Amino acid sequence: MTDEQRKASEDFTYGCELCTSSDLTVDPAAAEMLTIADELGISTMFSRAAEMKPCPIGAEGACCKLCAMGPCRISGKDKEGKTGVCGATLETIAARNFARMVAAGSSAHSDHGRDVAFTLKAVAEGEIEGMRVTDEVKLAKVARDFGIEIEGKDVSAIAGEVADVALSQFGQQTGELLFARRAPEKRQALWRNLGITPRGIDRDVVELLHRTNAGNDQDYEDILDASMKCALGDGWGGSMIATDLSDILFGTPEPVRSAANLGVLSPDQVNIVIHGHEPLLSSVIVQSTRKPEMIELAKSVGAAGINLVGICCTANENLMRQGVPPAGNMLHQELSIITGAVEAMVVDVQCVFQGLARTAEYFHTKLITTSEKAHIKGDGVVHIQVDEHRPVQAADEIVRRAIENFPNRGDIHIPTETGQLIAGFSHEYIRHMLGGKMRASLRPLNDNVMNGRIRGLAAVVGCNNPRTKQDAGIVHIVRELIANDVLCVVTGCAAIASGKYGLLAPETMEYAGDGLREVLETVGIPPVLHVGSCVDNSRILTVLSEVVEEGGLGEDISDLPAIGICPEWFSEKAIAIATYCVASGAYVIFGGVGSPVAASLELMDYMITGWEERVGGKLAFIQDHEAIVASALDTIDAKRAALKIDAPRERVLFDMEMRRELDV
Ligand code: SF4
Ligand code: MSK
Repeated sequence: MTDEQRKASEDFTYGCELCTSSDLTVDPAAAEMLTIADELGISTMFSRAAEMKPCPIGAEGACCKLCAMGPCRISGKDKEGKTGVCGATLETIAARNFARMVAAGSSAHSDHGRDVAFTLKAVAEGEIEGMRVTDEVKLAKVARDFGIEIEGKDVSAIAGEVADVALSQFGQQTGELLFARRAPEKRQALWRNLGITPRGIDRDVVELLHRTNAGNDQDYEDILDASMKCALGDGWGGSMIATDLSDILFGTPEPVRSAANLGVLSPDQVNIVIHGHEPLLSSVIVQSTRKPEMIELAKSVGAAGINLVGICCTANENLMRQGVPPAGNMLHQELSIITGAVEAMVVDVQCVFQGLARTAEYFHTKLITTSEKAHIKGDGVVHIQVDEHRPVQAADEIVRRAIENFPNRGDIHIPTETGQLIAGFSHEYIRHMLGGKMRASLRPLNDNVMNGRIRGLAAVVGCNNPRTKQDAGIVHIVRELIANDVLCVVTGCAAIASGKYGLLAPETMEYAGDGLREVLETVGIPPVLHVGSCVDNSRILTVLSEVVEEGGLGEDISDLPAIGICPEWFSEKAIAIATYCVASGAYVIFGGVGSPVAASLELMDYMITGWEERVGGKLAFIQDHEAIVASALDTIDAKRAALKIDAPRERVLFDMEMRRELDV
């Protein structure tokens, strides 16, 4: 820290003098680091969110800046009947804003999927040093799903054909995405009827951008329905390709023990943080840190070894396949650097924020960008462009630079908190753990939902947002759902949050309701299952389709007593995920900051009643955690009643003592 920076710290506070760090997070490790950031005068996403109030017009979707006749804002007391200069109504403006979030979010996941497909192609052609197909069984399965004849072909030939077909899905102009065939028959027929079956991943994104260009589609219902089509290309296209091809390349996850939170940073080893979303370079970095010559090099500069940890979904990708411990979810990216103990933070794409560059300037940390799509300017930033054909070379250079940086370390402050966890419940593993290795099956799951021991299924997913108390919603909702016999699966930052508080450990069983506990104890799994990163929400679509196929719980995803919840969303990607889950038949609840189209009650209503009539799924924005749980359980019970499998039951309400224990 320079003298100038130290001086700047003297009058620094969080922007709101009344705010303390524990108002901003339920995580003691984060609170501790926020106090230190405040003392050192370092701004964070938390402090900047407190200083900068969100624009209320933009936050509610009522600002249009599509053309130079505007920007137009539909706000104020006289907003009734007001339009933009072109005559666009509030509904049209808000719907276009929402649709463009879907298009951008879908693009991010799908472009990730495209890169994984290119990697598989290069591996098939022997172009990537040190990398080969890891899961040949999954390769064969995906090949069959794509209609590829595999008889008599070797692994490389099959991998090459799978990669070619996957890549063709992006530019396909007509027809239907191949993975959409994994959906229940009834769902596929519904999509065809409504004309929302995704055709080509890129085409549907482009069409949605065209549709929402100024002076084009100005019927909000039509715009929102087209958003579903585009998002389906993400869920059943780009994201599913990312998930399945990553399994082929890096291995299909199986349960692995690890730990989460800032306490996984080491006081005496070289700490390297991998952050972002893509698994290619990071998985090679894992190998590089384990090389004896690298460990020797670390020892030669006075370190006890090399410690690799993760943030966000790069963390999830490497946690579930290699056991790499996450140092935290999205809001921990700056906090991990503020520990002073990070020699290098290596980033790829998505959820990697520019504020990192300034934070890194206060410390010795090297911020290393590696993707041609994601550069950051800054004195402490180094760009190492990864040649995807030679990732080992790049990984070794990165690890070496981190090691060489160790002697530059100053004071460190690492919180001690960690949560023990088990991660890596792929959909394949879920089938094996329920049915056994010889006869993998979801039958026991369906039977226990039908007999009521498991009341329903919930996917709790998504981000952190500094405008809502970090992790409070995620922890509260997960705890209440399992207490009410709802089996939870978690992905993304919600998965890491669950890990930080021990919710992914078998000991969580004590919080589960009696019925759920009975089932889980028999199978030997925790009540909250880590199923992966953000693109791995596609695993949930696959599992739900397989549950329908297994029988006894209706004919479509919309019949299942299942729910999706994103308690603390911030990203356009989360909006895309919500939209493809709704279009797949799920009730999805978003918490935290509220609806991005709150200015239009008509639009909000269409996303609930209109979408439910059309696709059987709906999207609601509810801020109160209790109300989210109540709505989730009501929906689960209503679905059970419709399936005629309901048994009357009381909701387990949390008393004061349980709440105090939750501390949220
Ligand atoms: Fe205003 Fe219409 Fe242009 Fe939007 S498209 S900025 S509402 S004139
Ligand atoms: S990383 S999109 S903050 S979940 Fe997938 Fe976390 Fe949300 Fe990024």
